[in-house]
Amino acid sequence: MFLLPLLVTNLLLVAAEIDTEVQYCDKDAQNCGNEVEVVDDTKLIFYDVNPPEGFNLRRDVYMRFAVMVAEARKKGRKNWELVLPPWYNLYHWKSEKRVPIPWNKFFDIDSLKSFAPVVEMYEVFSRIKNDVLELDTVYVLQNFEDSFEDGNFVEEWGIVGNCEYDEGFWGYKNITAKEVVCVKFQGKISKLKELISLHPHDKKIMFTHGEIPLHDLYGLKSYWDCRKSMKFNKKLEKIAKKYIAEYLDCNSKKCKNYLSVHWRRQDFARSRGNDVPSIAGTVKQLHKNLRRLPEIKKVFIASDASMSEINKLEKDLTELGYEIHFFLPSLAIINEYGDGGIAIIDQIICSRATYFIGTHESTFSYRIQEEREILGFKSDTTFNRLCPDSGICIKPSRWTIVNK
Ligand SMILES: Nc1nc2c(ncn2[C@@H]2O[C@H](COP(=O)(O)OP(=O)(O)O)[C@@H](O)[C@H]2O)c(=O)[nH]1
Ligand SMILES: [Mg+2]
Repeated sequence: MFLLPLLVTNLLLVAAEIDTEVQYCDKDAQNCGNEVEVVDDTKLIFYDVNPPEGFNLRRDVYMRFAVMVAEARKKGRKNWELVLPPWYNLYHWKSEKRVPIPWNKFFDIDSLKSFAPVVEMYEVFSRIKNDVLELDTVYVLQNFEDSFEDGNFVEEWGIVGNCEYDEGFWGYKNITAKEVVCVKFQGKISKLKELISLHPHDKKIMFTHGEIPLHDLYGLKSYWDCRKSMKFNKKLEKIAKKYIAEYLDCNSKKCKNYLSVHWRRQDFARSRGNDVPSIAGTVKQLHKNLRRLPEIKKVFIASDASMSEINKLEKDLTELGYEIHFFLPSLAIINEYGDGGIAIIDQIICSRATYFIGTHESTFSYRIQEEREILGFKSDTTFNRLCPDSGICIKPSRWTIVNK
């Protein structure tokens, strides 16, 4: 009785969602991925990440999957493609409208494709004939209760059995799965190939909790080749470049005249008091660093802090004689790129400073450090952190670039 109206509502929702993507793509054609012809033997690998995880850990999870699929291609699996999971309902992106956002909003898809065969979700929809996308198998990855056996980390996986999956498919109501299987998993991502080979005829396979499998080779050449291909959308680059030229008086990708800080607050300030400083502690540390760089008077601060915290920090640093800058987006930029785009602009501006100071264990800061490695800054100017007001302050690990 209730089925028909429910189905119609869902289909309408679906049409609206797909339309949004396609319109965006039309408007901004240069950023769209190329439409790919329907190829029947394509094996599509979908993945998703633990819902509370933020943008920058998700970028790292992308790299694990992209490296796996690129390697599989090299080994003859020419029909494998990685589906880019839309950005949907991210915890930190409070002002975002609840629609799935394609990757071309933030990244240069042609550049991603230069490393791995990736495809946007809206392209997948454009390939299928009906309105419902049916996945063959969804593997719900789960951690083992105890990762260590007799003190050793062993790579292993084991099927738990059929199970429920209720975390959704990026807001799409028209994605279903023929089979959902729960799997305990620990180890490197290439081990997922063993799961994939269980059902060789599957054409659409999804892994949830993609953060559980680890990089095969963290920080080595394949990691950096993939990382280099993760270029931002050119329009975001342009906005950052214009800001740097206008407010920070620099027209190069490697500026010499400003220092940048990633001042992570919010959940970090609330629950990581042993890692992050107070406002007064931040002022003290920045002043100390800047005294060693007498030629630098300009400071760019990227932050998720509240306006009152930002105002206080700015006031105290200005009183010490520094010129403080924050990126304040126009309404047009907020509407077009949202919190995700603004965060990327902040990252680009930080990455081009002569000296960078980040927040301990923030993946937002890690991605800036990588960008600076790619740009060729000296590591001393990159792997620096804000220390807590008291207690130990471990130096950041130096994940330096590997080109060969
Ligand atoms: N614009 C802006 N947003 C930030 C900044 N720091 C954190 N955020 C927001 O908070 C999120 C932090 O989550 P995540 O990417 O997981 O990084 P992490 O939690 O610091 O490891 C980012 O994706 C941004 O949305 C910042 O300096 N500028
Ligand atoms: Mg996070």
